[in-house]
Amino acid sequence: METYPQKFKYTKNSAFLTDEQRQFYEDNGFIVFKKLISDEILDQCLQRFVDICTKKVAPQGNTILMKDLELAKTGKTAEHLYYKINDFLYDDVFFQYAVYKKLVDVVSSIIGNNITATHSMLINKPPGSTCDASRHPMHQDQYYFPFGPPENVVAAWTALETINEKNALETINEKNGCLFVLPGTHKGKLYHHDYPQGVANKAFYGVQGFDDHPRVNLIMNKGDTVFFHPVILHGSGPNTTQGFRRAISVHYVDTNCEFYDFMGTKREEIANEIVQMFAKKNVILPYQDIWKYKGRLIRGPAGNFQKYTSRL
Ligand SMILES: O=C(O)CCC(=O)C(=O)O
Repeated sequence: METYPQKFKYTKNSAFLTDEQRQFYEDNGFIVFKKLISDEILDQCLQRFVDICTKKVAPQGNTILMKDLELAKTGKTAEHLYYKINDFLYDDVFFQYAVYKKLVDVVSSIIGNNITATHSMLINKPPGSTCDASRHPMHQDQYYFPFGPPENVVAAWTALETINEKNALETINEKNGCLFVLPGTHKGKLYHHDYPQGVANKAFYGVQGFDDHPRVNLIMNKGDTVFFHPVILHGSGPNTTQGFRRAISVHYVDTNCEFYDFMGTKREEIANEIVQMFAKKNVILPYQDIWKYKGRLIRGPAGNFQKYTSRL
């Protein structure tokens, strides 16, 4: 039988990516799609975030609100206090983003057709953050994930509306804390992560160095979406403007992924920290099961996440 050289390693099929787009992702570990998500869905998600912050609506499902510890001391409005909503997959409004057809189609070309969403965030960078808390240190998402292999995991991150100090629509850019990526680093290893100085937010670990490595700032408009590999080094700068910078993001994994045990490894510390965060919410589960519990089936049979996704 003839064998063919495997041309693509980091993507699965060409149903929703051209060969050129696949090659770009293979080489760089990320790809941006302009205006992939409709304003209608994004506006609903933004409003949901505001309604949850202002307590007009109670958080649904497992949703966790993360408070900016420094801004919390300054008595600002509720929309300033919360820098993140985590784990919104069981909230009907946010879930519309996670299952958005055009987005999941691209995901299916990267990781295949058996898709579970497992990590979800709405990330808020309010103006006036004092302790650099709105900076997201450079990191690799796979460092946190007890599942893989990494080729079967992908993040989708979409810019939400950003309004500047003049009340005008703005891109997400270098001044308000855009995402940056170090192209090609998805082909490397996982590096040591630590709490960087000046970052007070929980579980914001970072990697030092790489000052000479090319870095791409992703300047994005509302609805633009970047897909990125979980090993790529990336992060975001502080918001130095008087506007709010907001984005919404979901990580997808092949439902039939493997699970890894972090106990006795360098990643035990982060695993314990996250286990404790969930214990405070009365969710007492081993680290791997937390990710299953957070997850929600998107396409295909339930597979390895069945135990928890069947609770719907
Ligand atoms: O939105 C941000 O500022 C950072 C997001 C990020 O680093 C991530 O999604 O892993």
